Amino acid sequence: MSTTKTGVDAKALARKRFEGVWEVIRAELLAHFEAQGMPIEAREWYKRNLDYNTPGGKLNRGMSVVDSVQILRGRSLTDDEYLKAAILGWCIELLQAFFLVSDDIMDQSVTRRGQPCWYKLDSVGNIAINDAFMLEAAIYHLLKSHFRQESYYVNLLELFHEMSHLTEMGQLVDLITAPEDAVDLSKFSLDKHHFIVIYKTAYYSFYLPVALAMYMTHIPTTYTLGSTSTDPYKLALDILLPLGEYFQIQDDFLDYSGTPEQIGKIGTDIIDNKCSWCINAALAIATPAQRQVLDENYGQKDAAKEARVKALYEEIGLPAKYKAYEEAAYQRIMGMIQQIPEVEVKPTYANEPAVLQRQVFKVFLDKIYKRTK
Ligand code: DMA
Ligand code: MG
Ligand code: MG
Ligand code: MG
Repeated sequence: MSTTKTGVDAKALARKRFEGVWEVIRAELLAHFEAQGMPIEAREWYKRNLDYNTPGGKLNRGMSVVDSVQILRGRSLTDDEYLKAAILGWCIELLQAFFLVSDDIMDQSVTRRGQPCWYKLDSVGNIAINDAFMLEAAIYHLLKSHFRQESYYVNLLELFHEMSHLTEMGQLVDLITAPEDAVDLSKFSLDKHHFIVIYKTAYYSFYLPVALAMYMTHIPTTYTLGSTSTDPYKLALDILLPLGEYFQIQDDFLDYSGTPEQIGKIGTDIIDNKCSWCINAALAIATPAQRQVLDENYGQKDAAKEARVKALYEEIGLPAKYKAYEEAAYQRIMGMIQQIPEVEVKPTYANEPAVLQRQVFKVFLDKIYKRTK
């Protein structure tokens, strides 16, 4: 009991400390607005955009930068190190905010994090498009003001640019695989799904936080572990992409099975004709009669048809199939983590390079295992 309580308290405290850095970041971004002579209405608008869309999520991505830096350093961080890691974490949260504001417009979603989607507010509408760009621009402003003098500054810039590009490529395939007016379930496949989720989710949600922590702790792009030369970034990517795929499959499953109270958003995948894990898993086991029900009801703006698809998902035992997938994914990814050479953990300081460790991945996997929101 008492350990659980301590664990919960430690988690809440860590979140509080991370959220405290958001105040600093927001003040800095608003000060820049003011220095540019932006009118008061614009300053207020920007503040509302930042606060409505950036904090308020699970903060898994952002806090993973801090957790990873701490694990890699093998010691608690100095105040300056903590601040830098947390700023990188908030840069991912800003990237996430930028993607979500746009994603909700494109997916025609209704709610997000338990409140109306930003573009859905009467006063916002299409201005949300520019607001999304401004959330993205904030990242590069912060990177410049806090990391310009660091040897790894260019690595950070390239990483944010590349991860954004890959995510946009994934969003493109996600969207064109789900045309509104031409439902054709034969176009879906688990291969297509795999491609979409690696690109639209795994790179920026899983590789990005860990790679940022690795650059910040001066991990070089090759080093010798035991007798073999290794690229630790490749090693990280090889585990984090499957981890991200698992996460997006959870997201797909929760879109159908989770209540809005639980997941903070109203699922739109069935109505939006999305190439989700659920429809692919259903297609794989549907009888011809069940397939016909799917053909007739999937991807249409009709709540009764959506309910029919959900009922069929239940009939064919999708929840059990998902549970089996989740167990297997967990075991498989844990197995991959065990392949990373075990290293002796010694604290490292300042510009001294850290060494990649299993714990970074274990902690990340445990954060999402069996998640329900
Ligand atoms: C998530 O796709 C990917 C990005 C880049 C936001 P999604 O539409 O399944 O996300 P959500 O279910 O949160 O709308
Ligand atoms: Mg969406
Ligand atoms: Mg989407
Ligand atoms: Mg989703």
